[in-house]
Amino acid sequence: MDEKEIEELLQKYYCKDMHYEDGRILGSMYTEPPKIALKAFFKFYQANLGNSGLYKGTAEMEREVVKFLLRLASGKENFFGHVVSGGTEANIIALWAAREMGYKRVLATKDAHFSIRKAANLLKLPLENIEMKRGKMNIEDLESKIKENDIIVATAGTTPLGFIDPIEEIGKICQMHNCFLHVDAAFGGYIIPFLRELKYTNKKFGFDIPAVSTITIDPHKMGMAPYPAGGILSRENIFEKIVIEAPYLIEEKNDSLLGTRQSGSVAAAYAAQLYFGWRGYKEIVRRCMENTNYLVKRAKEEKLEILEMPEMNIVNLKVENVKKVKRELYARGWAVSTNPKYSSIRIVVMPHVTKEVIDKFLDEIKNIKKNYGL
Ligand code: 0PR
Repeated sequence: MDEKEIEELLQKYYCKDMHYEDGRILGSMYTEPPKIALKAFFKFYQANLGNSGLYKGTAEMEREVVKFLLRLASGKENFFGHVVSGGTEANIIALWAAREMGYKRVLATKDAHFSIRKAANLLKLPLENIEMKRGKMNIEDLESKIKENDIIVATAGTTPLGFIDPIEEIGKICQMHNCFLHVDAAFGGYIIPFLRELKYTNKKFGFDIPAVSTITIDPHKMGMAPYPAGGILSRENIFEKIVIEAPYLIEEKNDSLLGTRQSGSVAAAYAAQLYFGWRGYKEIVRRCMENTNYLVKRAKEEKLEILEMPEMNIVNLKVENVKKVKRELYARGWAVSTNPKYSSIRIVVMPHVTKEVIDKFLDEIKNIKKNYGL
């Protein structure tokens, strides 16, 4: 085929996909990255940190991204980290290293991301459920179940509700029992530091809590980077626990989960962080929270019930027939996600979810309610 024909064919499929810039994807933790990040992605598409000796420039950029992630996580510059393919890989690496260090069992709530269940399953680590109290880890239940050498997974920005587990209290309990504390801040890592500066919260989630061993923070969520770009950080060098010899590579070792690593996204994450900087990310969070508050206010005016007051830019609207509403919205071109156990539809107020989008969306819900009496 000639290029023109191929382009036409690609366009046909492109039109079938949904795109962030259309503003109708309301259940995703991603958004449209800045153009300079996409430029960086394609400039470095060959880079493969699976053989980092060939890509010294990209490896230096990875260190710059990790430095920024450490700043978000209140870590020191000499802490360790990698840019990986996403939160799933980051969570697997943390639990894998912990297992290699002799920790034996995972404790997490049901609202921990499903990648924790995947990791426990792959690693053949038993997984015990910790009860929740209003969407957060219940400290009393943790205290009654915790044993020496457990791995505790706390979440800073839960997938369903955007809640922050009581990590400082969890940390104290972990220290008393000699446990490994992993914090999944895949989503919240680029939000909570700015929520603190904007006086929305005073909560900590990072290495300023002494018990925290490892943290997941994903540039491809609120870091505005194109995927695949997750981040795994650690206080001690956990990577030497999972390192494997690979004598045929330039560096002669591999200390990650994947072999070949698409690393154009490392350059892209670096470009995004240069483009926004600390101030730019703070402004993004400020705007997302302003729109979150707008959604809550407008939903209340429309007599829609908010499940719990949001702690960050995730809003849950309680509806009776969740499946039906999701289906009806999808048929009208809207993609929301749902929390069936909370009987709610979940809106992640990413930068593409503007006030105009929110108004249009609530009009749509009103129509659906009128037509179907939901
Ligand atoms: N940890 C947390 C707290 C998460 O919310 C997620 C993903 C992960 C880890 C795993 O990260 P990766 O997906 O990068 O491996 N949470 C998103 C969610 O479930 C994933 C997502 C994003 C799903 C966009 C759908 C979608 O359209 O909402």
